[in-house]
Amino acid sequence: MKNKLIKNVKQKFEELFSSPKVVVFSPGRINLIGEHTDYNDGFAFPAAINKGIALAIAKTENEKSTAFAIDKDESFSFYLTDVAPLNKGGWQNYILGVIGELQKKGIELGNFNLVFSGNIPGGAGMSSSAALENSVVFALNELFQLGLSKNEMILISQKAEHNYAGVHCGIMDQYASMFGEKKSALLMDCHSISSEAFQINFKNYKLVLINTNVKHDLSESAYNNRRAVCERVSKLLKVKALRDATIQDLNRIKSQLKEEDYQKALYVIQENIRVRAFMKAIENQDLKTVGELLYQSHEGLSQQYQVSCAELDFLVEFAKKSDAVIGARMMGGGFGGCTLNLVHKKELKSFKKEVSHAFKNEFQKDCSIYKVKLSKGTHVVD
Ligand code: GAF
Repeated sequence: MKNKLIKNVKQKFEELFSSPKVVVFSPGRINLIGEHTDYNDGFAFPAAINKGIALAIAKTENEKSTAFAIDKDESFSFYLTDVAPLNKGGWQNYILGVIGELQKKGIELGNFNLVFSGNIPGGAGMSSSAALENSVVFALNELFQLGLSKNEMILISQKAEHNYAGVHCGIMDQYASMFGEKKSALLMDCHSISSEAFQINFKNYKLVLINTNVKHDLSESAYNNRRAVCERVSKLLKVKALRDATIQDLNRIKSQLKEEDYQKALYVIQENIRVRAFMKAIENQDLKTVGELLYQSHEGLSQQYQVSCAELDFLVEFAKKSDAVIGARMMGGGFGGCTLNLVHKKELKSFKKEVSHAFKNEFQKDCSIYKVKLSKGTHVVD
């Protein structure tokens, strides 16, 4: 699949322009546990996956730069002197965002052409936008020899998301997509923006994503709203971020909070504790605890943090009732997208059949199921 994407972008580039100078691949991500903790300076456990975006690029003498999205069959040309978010921009804003943020740092670019294509399902909570941002910044860094470090690049990607897509995201997605390692997940400390890689081996269990194919329109504003709640509570607690607070600290100011805000802050503090417990369980190969922590994380996201939806809750409840699954939870920002499931390899086939059938029965629409491999982060390809 990856090789096919790379072949396609090269071919298309040759057809539209000439030979590409640099070709990069930037992956999407999963997150084992630690959801909505990143913008609270907390812990998360993401991994890059074998689905992503391939992008080919070269300089041009033209007075405009051009980007071509193979999957949309859309082309977009722009002046580098006139970079601003488009009102109805989709993929274009991620590209403009990276350029705009580079320019804000005083970095001057020459004109270029680029072509990209990807296989990360959109709106599935697998970070297709972070993969696109990272592919653009990484390719520009190579092409113009900008000398940016990976950390500098992911911060530019994140700013592009804030200022051009309007999502005040944390750093997890861009980090995992940039720094991912084969067969490993990254135990991230989002305060220091650093990580430790852990080899992941779920023995007889496979990681399976089930996509509800739901994307709620309000997900961006609801996401920003969750972040604002956490910042309000941190201010009351007089800490920089919820990472620095304990449950006892939170209980001390409980009377000053609306119950729903208390629950949200409590969720974040508890989820941070769960990430570390999860890491220990992985080290001890204790899959029972791994599974329980996944279910607890989902419960918190659904009931306390309120970022789930009927379809996600249905899938997790279904997983709970199935002997084939030891743990499941919603993944990513929420309000739709995927659940992550640990399914026994011997029962994978029957589980897939049963869950697809049950989902269709309940919602009169299809879910999609993917197996994923943990893979390396953004890189140049030959
Ligand atoms: C989205 C955001 F982009 C991430 O930064 C993170 O907050 C995630 O939702 C929730 O954990 O993917």
